[in-house]
Amino acid sequence: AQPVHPLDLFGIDTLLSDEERDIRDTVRSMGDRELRPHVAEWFETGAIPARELALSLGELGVLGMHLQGYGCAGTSAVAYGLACMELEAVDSGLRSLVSVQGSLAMYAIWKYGSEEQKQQWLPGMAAGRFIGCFGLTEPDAGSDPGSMRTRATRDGSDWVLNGTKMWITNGSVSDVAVVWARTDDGVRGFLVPAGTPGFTRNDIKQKLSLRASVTSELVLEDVRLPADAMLPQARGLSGPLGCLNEARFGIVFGALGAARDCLETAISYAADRTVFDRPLAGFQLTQQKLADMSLELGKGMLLAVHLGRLKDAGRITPERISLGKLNNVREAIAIARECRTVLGANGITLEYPVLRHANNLESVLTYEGTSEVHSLVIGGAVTGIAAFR
Ligand code: TGC
Ligand code: FAD
Repeated sequence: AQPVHPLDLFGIDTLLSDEERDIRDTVRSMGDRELRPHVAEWFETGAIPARELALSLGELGVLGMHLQGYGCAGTSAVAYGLACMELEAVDSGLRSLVSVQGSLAMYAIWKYGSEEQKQQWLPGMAAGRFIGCFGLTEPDAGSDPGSMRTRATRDGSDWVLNGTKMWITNGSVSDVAVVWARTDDGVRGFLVPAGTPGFTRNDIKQKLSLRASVTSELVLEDVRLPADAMLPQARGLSGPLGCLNEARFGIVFGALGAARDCLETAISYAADRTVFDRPLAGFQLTQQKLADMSLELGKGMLLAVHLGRLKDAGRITPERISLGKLNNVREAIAIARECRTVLGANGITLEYPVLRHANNLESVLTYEGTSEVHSLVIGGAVTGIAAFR
């Protein structure tokens, strides 16, 4: 019999195709070689080389990898999830860069854009030559995007946009922003190129989480756009929410990457660390921690692969994505915090990844729908009663 791998007690590998394993291993080795050696410094300084990273990730083929055509690979949903997992095993900020580019900005254009918009933006975004961002959240409208204030009004055939978007990943480094705004015809999406007069971006500083990621405010003051800047196929809130389904799916896998990296670190640390004249790993309390975390990691992977297979079969629903996002992010942050205890004082430094991951996961718990929002989506599905309004 094959020896059981400590990080895959469930044998999840046996559920994956050769191609999926290959993609996962390729992303993992690129991450270990090119990203991991720098990530603690990026986190500490709060600065990432976003342009270089986008080009490297484009070369790796992960930007919009689950989309068909326009320079995108058209992989399975599971393969995309596994790539998210390997990137987030390095840092949630890197997975965020890829999620926002591929699942939010590119997906919005791919799903709702005109043929001209797709040709103009998608091949360059897949290659990492153009960076995109996705502006839905506002200073006073996060969980309830339906209360957004950003407005687009018509002036002749032009559109004029006014408003502020907040907490926008990739905001200040983007070449194009997908901005959602209220119109007389409901919520519509607009492509706002960087450099458009009246469009400014300000970075959010002093973050204690997701420091290896750019997070910005977008300010739109009488931003004039031509008629063809609007995404023709998105009408109403279901437009942006349709994009969120894609990004949330990536997080179902991604968060477990951060958890796995913490667990791997804790297992190795506990084996090396001597306490009371014995390896820390030999104590029953430690083994219980490691066993429980392995169990939750494996259960989360089973859920992720199951949801991925449903997505590939066209049978995923928003409620199912909520189950995955709620469970896997909640368990990932619990694992990261528990691993921090195993490392004792060493756990609080950037020499080890565990508290960096735990801090990042605070953002992951909040963005793409908070735990409370996903609980209420599930509650609505169970009871038939919508609790939001
Ligand atoms: P509600 O009245 O339920 O629905 C309005 C319209 O939207 C449709 N809909 C969906 N469509 C597609 N996918 C979904 N998941 C959908 N959920 C709802 C719905 O059918 C309806 O369509 P129609 O045609 O009848 O108009 O909407 P509500 O206003 O009550 O709000 C529901 C709620 C709270 C679940 C939703 O607004 C929500 O998900 N809030 C959380 C917001 C959020 O997640 N924001 C994320 C911003 S982006 C981000 O965080 C990027 S982080 C960076 C990274 O990913 O790394
Ligand atoms: P609020 O909506 O004000 O919620 C505050 C608290 O109230 C939360 O605990 C929430 O769960 C709770 N709450 C809300 N409604 C209810 C209810 N009905 N019942 C009980 N509790 C409730 N947005 C984008 O558009 N694009 C991006 O690229 C992007 N990137 C981000 C990057 C980072 C690092 C972060 C932190 C956020 C990002 N966001 C982005 C914003 C993110 O999506 C929002 O922060 C999130 O949707 C929550 O909104 P909020 O922060 O305004 O919190």
